[in-house]
Amino acid sequence: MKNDLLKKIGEVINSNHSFLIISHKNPDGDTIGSNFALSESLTIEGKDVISYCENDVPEDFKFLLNENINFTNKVEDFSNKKFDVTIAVDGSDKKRFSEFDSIRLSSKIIINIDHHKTNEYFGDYNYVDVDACSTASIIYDLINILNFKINLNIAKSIYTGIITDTGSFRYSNTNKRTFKIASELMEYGINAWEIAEKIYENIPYKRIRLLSEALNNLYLTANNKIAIMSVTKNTLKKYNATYEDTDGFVNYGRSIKGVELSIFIREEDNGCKLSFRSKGNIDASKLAEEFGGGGHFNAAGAFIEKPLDEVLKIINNTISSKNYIL
Ligand SMILES: [Mn+2]
Repeated sequence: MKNDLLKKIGEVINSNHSFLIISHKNPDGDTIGSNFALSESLTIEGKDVISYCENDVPEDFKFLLNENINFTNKVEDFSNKKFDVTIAVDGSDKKRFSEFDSIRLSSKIIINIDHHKTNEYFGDYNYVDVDACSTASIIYDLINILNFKINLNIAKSIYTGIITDTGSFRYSNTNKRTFKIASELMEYGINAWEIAEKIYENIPYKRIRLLSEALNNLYLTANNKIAIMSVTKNTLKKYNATYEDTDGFVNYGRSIKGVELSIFIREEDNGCKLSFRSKGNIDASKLAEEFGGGGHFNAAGAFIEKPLDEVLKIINNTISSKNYIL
């Protein structure tokens, strides 16, 4: 069944020419890797492809850019253009994609490819596989179904999506298929250390300073099973930091012995971005839903339009009133 749908999507791709491939905002390695792998693959096949995300490519993933990827973060670059097909990768709902409504109008067909269980099936074709470790692994299957070429760059993009979404093969979404694909990608000449070094061992000094401030205010609650840590917008300003500089901070709370859920709060101009990471049997998406968010079992997020001090109170109240994992 699933395979039939992916085949059908392959036929739609085969029989059309112009494509817009869109990544969700605040892009991660999976949405960027999926986008670039598909963009390059279709470009090599002679299709007309634009790759778009409202944010620039995060520094960590810039090494994936090359002349076969026509990337822009400016909607003006294609607002006069019509597309046969728009493919949205790794986003659970259309709000994750900026300008979606105008993109909808300029595209004949929308294809939605994702692995989030909260996906809202906003496309004309929706391939949502919650068992896939990453969207990038679905893109790998799709390129293979199409019988399109995979080169080293495409392999690197897919591999990046897989390692960033699985925490380098550590998270519970890592499965047999994950390793199978990773092993097949090695055939294209991937150097695992080289990619890991580009992504994980290339941290700007200011980000480490920022992390030290965040760790400084980390505290445990709910019988030391929940870790909470935050950064204020003033601290972000102090280090001239971007939002992406706090990526991964939430994992430090979860790495503490005995902690089952980590919450990281980033204060932004119009509210607070909450990230939840759990280990064991705690459903992070359930707590995220309490705050109007969602996500995966072990990784979820939400946004509260209130300043940090109020958000901390709300979280503490919710945790104690719900007897959350006590
Ligand atoms: Mn993903």
